[in-house]
Amino acid sequence: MLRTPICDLLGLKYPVFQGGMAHLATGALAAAVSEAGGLGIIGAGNAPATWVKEQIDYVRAHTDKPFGVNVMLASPHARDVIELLVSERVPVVTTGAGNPGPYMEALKSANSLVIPVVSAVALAQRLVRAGADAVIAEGTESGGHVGELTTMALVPQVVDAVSVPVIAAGGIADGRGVAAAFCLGAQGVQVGTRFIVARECIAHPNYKAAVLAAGDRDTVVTGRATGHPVRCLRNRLAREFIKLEERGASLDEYERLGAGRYPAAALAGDVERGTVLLGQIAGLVRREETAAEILADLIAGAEAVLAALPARLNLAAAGRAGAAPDGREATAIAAEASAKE
Ligand code: TUI
Repeated sequence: MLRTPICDLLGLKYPVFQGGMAHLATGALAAAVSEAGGLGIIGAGNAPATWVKEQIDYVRAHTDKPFGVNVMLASPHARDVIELLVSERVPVVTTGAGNPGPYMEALKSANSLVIPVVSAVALAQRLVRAGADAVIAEGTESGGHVGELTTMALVPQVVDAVSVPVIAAGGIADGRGVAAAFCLGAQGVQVGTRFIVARECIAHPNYKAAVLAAGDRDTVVTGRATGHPVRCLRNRLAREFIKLEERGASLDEYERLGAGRYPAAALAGDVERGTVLLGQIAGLVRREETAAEILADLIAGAEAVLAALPARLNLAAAGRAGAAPDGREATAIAAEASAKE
């Protein structure tokens, strides 16, 4: 049974978070994921607090299990949304695209667990000092706003640098990715791209079809020059962004080209002239399924991979396979083993 301390901390059956994707992660998706035993997360994105309140009400009407809200800190509504989350006493608050330090005290006073997304070790350490209960270490494989480090490089370095549980994100869409994250020392995973094609996700059918059709090289990071690099589908709009970058356009030009392009893709289905956010792992995502089916596949897949490892790798220490999949414990076992050599 795949259980880690994060399951007890958050009251989850499975150590799997559903990414809080703006426009896509509504109350319907979050409720389905939470009801199935993962952590469903509403993506507040750039939405006003009134919209977020409706989604919270929906989740509470459809499940009594824990859920979260992701606050996109670059949103003009971030402060209002946080105020709402405090008054609603939302069990888990994840944050992205900024530093949640200024809001930490208010959220903790409402008993919310605060779990920021980080893309570098220094930020993880700073936020843990400021009171973060866990961190999501998100590699550049992810869709949307990304940092520079890969999940493979970032996760073990964050695990070694902080004393709180680490959730791995970026490039995880099946049981192999989940198992790999545990090998890197993570206590849980966050999955975004695969949940875009969940039946309960409101992504426009064209958006889902674009994710299903995408291959390994179909994403690109645009907007590095703006300070907000974003991984998206290499479509017509992305090619125009790349042209702007090549001729060193002004921030104004980026803004004009990018305005309203997220909802155009997510809700209206313009997957050529809209920004289709998706991760590099999209090539692995093959079919639309319910959130519960996706969760069950992630867990069964990870358990199968991990159970097969000792025999597959001819490990002499196969008797250790029952150890809890905690990163620091695994590191200690590895250190002990290498000291004996
Ligand atoms: O946030 C995301 N993914 C996103 S946000 C988004 S919409 C957007 N709009 C305007 C500007 C930027 C994005 C689409 N997808 N993932 C979590 C994430 N957070 N990735 C990286 C970060 C991050 C980056 C810098 C977190 C903190 C941070 O700190 C900067 C600081 O203030 O120290």
